[in-house]
Amino acid sequence: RVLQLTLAVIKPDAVAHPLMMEALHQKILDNDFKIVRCKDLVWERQDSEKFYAEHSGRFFYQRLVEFMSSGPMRAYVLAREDAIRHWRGLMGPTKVFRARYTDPNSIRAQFGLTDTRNTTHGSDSPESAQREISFFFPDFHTADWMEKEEPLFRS
Ligand code: YYY
Ligand code: MG
Repeated sequence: RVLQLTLAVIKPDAVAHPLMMEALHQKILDNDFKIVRCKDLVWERQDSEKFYAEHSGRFFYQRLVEFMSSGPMRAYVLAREDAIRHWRGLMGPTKVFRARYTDPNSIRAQFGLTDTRNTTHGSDSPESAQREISFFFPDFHTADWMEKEEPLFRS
């Protein structure tokens, strides 16, 4: 079966805490994701605005944009069967306090601080994964990866 790709991001609140970074990195490995690409980066405010353009006008947009450009992040391209759904399942619900109630073992329940400082991002569909991977990794081309690298990842 062909592996699916997703974009996972460790947001500035979690990167600021070295033990959280370690725990999240380990969680990725423990859940059979292959790390296809990984990089640390800091966004300008305009990157943040562009990435979250679908939310412009929402009451949380300004605080979201400000937070996401407030410090370093770590972005991963991850490969796995059912990678998109699986990573979102590990993250848990967007809202930290709901997550603590409904999904106490999820990443956001365990590490999240607020609905904005919620530790991680994950793509929510194959289309958004494609867009988001290109946004973070402009030199990454899925078709090339499928041809040249994906077979090496299969066991
Ligand atoms: O995909 P996901 O991150 O789980 O949630 P979205 O509904 O796409 O919102 C994106 C992002 O916006 C969320 O991770 C934090 C922020 N946000 C917020 O700050 N306050 C809210 N009430 C809802 C979302
Ligand atoms: Mg989303």
